[in-house]
Amino acid sequence: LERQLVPTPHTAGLNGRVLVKNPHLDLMEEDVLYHLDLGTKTHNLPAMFGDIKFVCVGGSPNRMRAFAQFMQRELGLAGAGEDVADICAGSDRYAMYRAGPVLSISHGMGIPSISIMLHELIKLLHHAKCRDVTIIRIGTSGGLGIEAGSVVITDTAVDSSFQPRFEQVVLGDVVVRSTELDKDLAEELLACSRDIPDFPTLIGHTMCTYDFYEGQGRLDGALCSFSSEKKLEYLRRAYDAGVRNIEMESTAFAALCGLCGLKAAVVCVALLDRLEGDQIRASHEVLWEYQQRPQRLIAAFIRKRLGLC
Ligand code: R2B
Ligand code: URA
Repeated sequence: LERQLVPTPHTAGLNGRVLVKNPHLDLMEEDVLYHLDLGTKTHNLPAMFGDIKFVCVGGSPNRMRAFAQFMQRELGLAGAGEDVADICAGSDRYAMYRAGPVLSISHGMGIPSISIMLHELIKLLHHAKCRDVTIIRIGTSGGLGIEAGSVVITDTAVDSSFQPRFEQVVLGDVVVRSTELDKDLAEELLACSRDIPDFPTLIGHTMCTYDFYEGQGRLDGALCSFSSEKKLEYLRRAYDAGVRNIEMESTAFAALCGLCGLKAAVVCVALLDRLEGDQIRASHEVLWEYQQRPQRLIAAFIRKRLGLC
C-alpha cells in the first residue's frame, strides 16, 4: 500500500500523482463518474487512461473532437485522418477523445458546467493513477484592448472585481479559493508561441464572469441596467488591473486544478476587442480559424515536450 502525504494546497501531488482531497472517496466501494458515463467497476481506468500526460479542455464538443483529430496528425499517430471515438458516448453531457497521450474533453459553458466535469475528470485521473499530467483550457474569450484573433495565456485568473479568487458556496458558507496558475508553464507556452509568428500571443490576467451579457458589461443582452459610459469605465478599470481577456471558466478551473496538484494553463483566443463593441460579427470562417490558434500553440507545446521538434 502506498502512503499518501497530507498535502498542503498548491503543492504538486506525491510523485506527480493527481490528488483528490476527499476522505470519503476511500470509503466508497465504487465511484460512478455519472456525467462521463465511466466508473471504477465498469471500466478499467488505469488501462484506459494511465498513460495520459496532457489533458486539454474546451467548451464545445465539436471543437474538442477536431482538436483530438488535429493532435493525431500532429503526433503522427496511426489512424490519423480517421474519425475519433467519443469515450463518453453514453453520456450526452460531455464529449471525450484521445490522441496518444493527449485527452481532449468538452466542458460546456460557465463555471457550474466546467466544475462538474473537472470533479469527475480529476477523480478519473486519480483512479487511473496518472502521473505528471499537464492540463490546459483552450478557449474563446472577449479581448480587452487587444486585437481580435490575439491569443492570451493567463498568468492569473481574476473574478469580476479583479481579485485572484474563486468563491464557492459550500453548506451555505462562502469558501474562497486561490486561482493561481503555473507561472513556468505560462512562460513555456509563451516561448512556444514565438515559433508561430502569424498571430499575436501575450500573457495577461483573465477575468472570469458568471454571465456573457450583463456580467461582462455588454449592452446587447435582453436586460441592461447601465449606460455605455459605465460599461466603458468598468472595462477600462479591468484593463488597468491587468485584465486582457474575459471568459467564463478560468477561476474555477485554476482553483480546482491547483488544489488537486495539476499543472494548469489557460490559453484563449480573443474573438473581438470589447473596448470596440459587444457583438461578435466575424464570419464563421474567421471564427473557425481564430479557434484553431490556441490548438496550434498547444500542439507545438506538446510536440516540444515529447521531443518531436
Ligand atoms: C467563452 O466562450 C463562451 C461564451 O461564448 C464561454 O464558455 C467562454 O468562457
Ligand atoms: N466568450 C466570452 O465569454 N466572452 C466573449 O466576449 C467572447 C467569448
